[in-house]
Amino acid sequence: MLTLYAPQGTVAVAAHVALEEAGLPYTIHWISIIQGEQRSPEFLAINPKGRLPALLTEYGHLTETPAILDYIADISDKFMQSDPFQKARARELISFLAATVHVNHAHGPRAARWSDDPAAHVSMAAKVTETMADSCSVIEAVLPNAGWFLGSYCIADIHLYAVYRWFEGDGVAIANYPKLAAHFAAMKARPAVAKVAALHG
Ligand SMILES: N[C@@H](CCC(=O)N[C@@H](CS)C(=O)NCC(=O)O)C(=O)O
Repeated sequence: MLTLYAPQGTVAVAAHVALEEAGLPYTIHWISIIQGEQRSPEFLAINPKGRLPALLTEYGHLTETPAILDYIADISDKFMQSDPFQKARARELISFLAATVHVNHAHGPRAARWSDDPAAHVSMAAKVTETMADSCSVIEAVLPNAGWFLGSYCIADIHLYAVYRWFEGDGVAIANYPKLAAHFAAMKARPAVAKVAALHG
């Protein structure tokens, strides 16, 4: 049995959707970021980075959304291309989402990670709409006019859905990115996604 440690909302939505879509048996262990449970000794024993999500497998814990998504794709034999180049393209988008877009977003709510200066927090947060809009332009340019990122549904589509949920709150005018908006609508229409979204609010 897999156990996903997850707060509501956040990038953990991606791992949750992947588990639900895969049809694998799993349970959710909710962790409250608002109450600081990611810093509790119990959770730090699971993930010393104090970040979510984390996935407990029969072999031990996994952290980092790209690794968790890869693992779920591998054990379910779903949601990953078999062609090496297409597989690398899926990982290319996932890497961009994790290493650039998520970090751009975090400069708003999590600016204190990078500076102790309150003025710098304000300055970093002021840049988020611009960096997230830049990220949207990059993604819009690689999405097809219709359908999934690589033609068949894969973990990159799932990761993109979780990250997409931040764009409007970060001040990005989604109407400027019609392919991205259509992709989000297609994701929301999937029963597994709707089920998970209802749990995350
Ligand atoms: N690279 C990690 C980032 C995980 C991450 O930063 N998660 C946030 C929630 S979106 C978190 O745990 N924040 C808690 C904190 O900063 O204390 C991943 O992609 O899974």
